[in-house]
Amino acid sequence: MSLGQKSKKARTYSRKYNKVMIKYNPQKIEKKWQKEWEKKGAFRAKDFSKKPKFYCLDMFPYPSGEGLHVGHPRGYIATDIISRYMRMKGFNVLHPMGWDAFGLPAENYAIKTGVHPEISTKKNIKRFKEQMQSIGFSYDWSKEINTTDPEYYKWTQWIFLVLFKRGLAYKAILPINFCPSCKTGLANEEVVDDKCERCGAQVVKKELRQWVLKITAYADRLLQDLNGLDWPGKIIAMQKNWIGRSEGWNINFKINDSKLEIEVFTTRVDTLFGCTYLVIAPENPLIEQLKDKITNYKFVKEYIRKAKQKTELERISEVRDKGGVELRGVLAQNPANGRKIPIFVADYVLAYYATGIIMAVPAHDQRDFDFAKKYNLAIIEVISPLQETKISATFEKAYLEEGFLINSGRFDGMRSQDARERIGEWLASQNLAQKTVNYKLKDWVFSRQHYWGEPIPIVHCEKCGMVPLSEKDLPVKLPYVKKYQPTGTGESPLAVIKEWVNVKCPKCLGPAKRETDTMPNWAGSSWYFIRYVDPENNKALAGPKKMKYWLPVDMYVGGAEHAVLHLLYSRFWMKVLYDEGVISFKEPFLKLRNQGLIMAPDGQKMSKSRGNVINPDDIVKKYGADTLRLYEMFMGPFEDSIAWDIKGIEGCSRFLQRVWRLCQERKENFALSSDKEIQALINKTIKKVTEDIERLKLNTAVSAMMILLNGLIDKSDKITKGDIKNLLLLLAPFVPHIAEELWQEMGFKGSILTQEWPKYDEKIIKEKKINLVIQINGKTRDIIEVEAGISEAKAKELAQNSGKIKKWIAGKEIKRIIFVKDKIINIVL
Ligand code: ANZ
Ligand code: ZN
Repeated sequence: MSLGQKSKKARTYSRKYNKVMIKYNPQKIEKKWQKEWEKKGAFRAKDFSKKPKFYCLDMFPYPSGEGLHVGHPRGYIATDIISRYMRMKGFNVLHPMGWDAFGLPAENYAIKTGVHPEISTKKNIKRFKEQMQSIGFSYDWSKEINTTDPEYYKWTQWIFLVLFKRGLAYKAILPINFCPSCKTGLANEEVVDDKCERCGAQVVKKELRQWVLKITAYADRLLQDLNGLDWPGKIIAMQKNWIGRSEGWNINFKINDSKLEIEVFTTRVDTLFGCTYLVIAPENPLIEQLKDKITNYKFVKEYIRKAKQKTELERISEVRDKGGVELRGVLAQNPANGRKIPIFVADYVLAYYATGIIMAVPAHDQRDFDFAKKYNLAIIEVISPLQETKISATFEKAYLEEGFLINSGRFDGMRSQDARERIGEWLASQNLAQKTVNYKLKDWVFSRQHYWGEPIPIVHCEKCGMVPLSEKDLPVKLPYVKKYQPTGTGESPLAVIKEWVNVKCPKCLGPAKRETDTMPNWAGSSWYFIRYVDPENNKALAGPKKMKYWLPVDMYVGGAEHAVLHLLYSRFWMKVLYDEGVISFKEPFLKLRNQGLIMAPDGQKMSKSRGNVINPDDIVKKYGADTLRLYEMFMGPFEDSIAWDIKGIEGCSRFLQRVWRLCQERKENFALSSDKEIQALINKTIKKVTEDIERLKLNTAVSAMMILLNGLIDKSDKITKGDIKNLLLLLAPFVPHIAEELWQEMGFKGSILTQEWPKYDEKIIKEKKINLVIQINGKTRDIIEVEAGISEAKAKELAQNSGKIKKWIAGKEIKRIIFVKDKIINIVL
């Protein structure tokens, strides 16, 4: 019987040792150790220790009224395992936790119940913390932070002042996304498929005066610096797409009988000779300017009115049904060939990207092609896949690839890639074109018309305009209000608190008013990982020395849903703080990993409304925290979404009971000398678990430990105290309570937390080889070297492939095979 498989002995083991005196009682030992570790300050991070530092961070939660469900701890368990492992590896680990507590739910709760958000938030935090502590996370609670604590948001406001002084925070009237249900403006990143990310309501465009942060000024750096990061490829790709850098040319088209010019943005200037019309976005002010020339202006106006009512998604999807209206009476001129071309207004052109006007090349752009077909517009091929000039008679769709230029005057025959530069330069020399870079990224709409957020530390003075408060006036505390309801007037509920709003201008001491907009909940989370390193500092967001020692974050784990929200915003803030000289790193999170969701047993998303939520408290109560921890890692690959399965929990619980029994049984009668096979298995397992933790393959690490346990039980009379020691050390990061308890029980010294992570010996791991004798009809014909323990099927295959054997069996029928494991295979013909 090979090691690892669960043998009959292992199976009957549980029954046999049921009589053992001390029962595994997780409820008792877990609480005991949690208290003990907390008392000892076992997880305190030590500033400036000589050990190498390791900063292991979780995305901090919003402390909702519902408490944790079993999906939340998945990421926390993984970082806890890593943190405990890294401590055993000799690192000085910072592993903190805190609360991202501003936001709508607390406010909505206040509206419903009248309970002040501060009170409900405190209550929720208490509950979250108790739940987390019951799972035995090794957080350094002395570093706990809360974004709604004035001593915390003082520094959020301070960062806003930095942004303001650097010209990166400005107020502007913008057509922004507005959620009619949340009654607030939203950032682009908070709008998913035209819906509010929070409440799912259809978002509308609204012109509002808003605070905006100039994240676009950092577009290139946000893109460039992605290069050095160890992040999931998917998240990097999402950020790249979101930033959406696009290189091309702005080209001027003259309008006939007019001084006005039309500027378009194109990434395909090589196709200019094929441009047969222009298209303007409905919102473009140029249409208004051309009003007198447009003979069907009424018609145009009506089209624009309708287009504005559509959502952005409706406008860019289903191009085939898309229509537009020609601006009759005006023609533009293609600067390449002088051709007079019509101008359309159509809503497939986005008003707020690039110039909001396009040159249409129906032969080489599918949207333009569909549109041209619909309105019978000229389609001129200018890119050919073949070098010789040949125009296909008919074609059903646009040719989008690169190729050679045709119908393009003196550029004919040139490669399209080269023509992009040459045609651009040719136009530029006549002042008709300009090299341009565009970004999809928009500035970050930063104000919210809500109560439960950080007040923006600005005062509006009639004489001095916008005046930033000074650091000594911070924090601007949220005042108490009676009505939390968003007003829907474009002002936050703070606007009605006259005593708070009316202030003296800090500059001229004249009458002034406070800014009443608040910050979005992304503000506090954009820098919280800095505060953890020095949460009590009242002179700076954190002390420079501590920042230098601890930052940046080495390992960051959280949900992928933050790809272009939190993860982009905080990168932006860090670059600003770097430029300001506050911090010395450019990227906050060196390594990032995302956990998958835990679905309900029915495969659906867990939610209160579906009634399928599983509460970790119940699991901890019934099976213990160690079982919960083990199961959540064992259930499958960390990044995958997986359904909860109670059978898996029970399997993990049984595993821990078997660990417990093995230790209890061996305690008094360990073998004195070590067994070779056990040694090989232990070394193999140490290697596997070590590598798996490093790669966050925690599910296979757990199964390796299960195989180890089976192997040990099989040879239980041969295991030494050292073997048990290794087993416990490997288990310690995953199931710390039972590991610590058994560590003490077995009589090992000190706490298991302070032990060194076990090492393995590559030499011992190497698979053992044996000589397999191959016989034909009982006569030895060959001897081959194979891995110990190979199966009959595999041995037969190897035998048949041996050069010496082939000639004996060629054309003959094999009647029987006699196989003696690790010794002989006898082929009877
Ligand atoms: C002519 C052309 C010919 C184009 C061709 C493409 C293919 P990205 O990469 O997204 O920047 N475009 C420019 N501004 C637009 C707007 N406001 N709304 C909708 N479309 C717009 O794509 C740039 C291309 O998208 C531009 O290049 C333009 O169409 C279109 F064979 O110009 B192209
Ligand atoms: Zn003033």
